[in-house]
Amino acid sequence: AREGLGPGAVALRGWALALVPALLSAVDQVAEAAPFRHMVTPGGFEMSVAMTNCGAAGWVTDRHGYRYAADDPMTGRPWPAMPGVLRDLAQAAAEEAGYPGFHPDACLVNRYEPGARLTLHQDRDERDRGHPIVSVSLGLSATFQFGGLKRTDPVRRIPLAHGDVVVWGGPSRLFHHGILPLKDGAHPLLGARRLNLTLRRAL
Ligand code: MD5
Ligand code: FE
Repeated sequence: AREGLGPGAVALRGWALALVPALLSAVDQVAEAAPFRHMVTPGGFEMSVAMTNCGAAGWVTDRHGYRYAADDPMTGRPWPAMPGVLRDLAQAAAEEAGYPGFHPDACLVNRYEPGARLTLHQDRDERDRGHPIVSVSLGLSATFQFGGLKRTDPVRRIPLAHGDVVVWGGPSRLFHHGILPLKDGAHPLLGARRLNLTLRRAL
């Protein structure tokens, strides 16, 4: 069932549930080659969300800025290849949401522990922002903040639960958004954690 969240943004609730075991083993495999780490922002703050990447390009931040890089700065090696289950899920979800022909080349994996948050921001480091972003939520539920094009636009709160897939395209692709501090809890499969996978066309 498609649920419109905003212009061009579509939630597919529970859409990834049948794939959870395969997704979790894909994330484990990625994290073995490219461990989760807390990156530092250009302002010098360590992010509360731990991150890793897979695919031809990975999102990184450091004192110099935000960018996509072919190599993991922590290992000096290319990011691990994108597991087929991620690529196929993203392509199918994008198509279901009305964006056929989506071929992601980057997957950012965000890991939230209680208290971790993502402050309001826009995703604008991708070369062509005409492509949608597909996001998959696993583990503890989080409160998503969904604003508008302007930083001062009103913000709605939307819950994102285990197995939910959201496709962010059209005007919503550039809307401000964030994740409120994760509340403590215990998910049967993931414990006190939330994972979010964002599949992107970065290059
Ligand atoms: C998360 N991650 O739950 C979110 C899900 C990130 C990030 O925000 O940058 O890693 S992706 C939500 C998203 C992506 C692109 C556009 C919009 C939302 N939007 O227009 O609201 O860890
Ligand atoms: Fe974002």
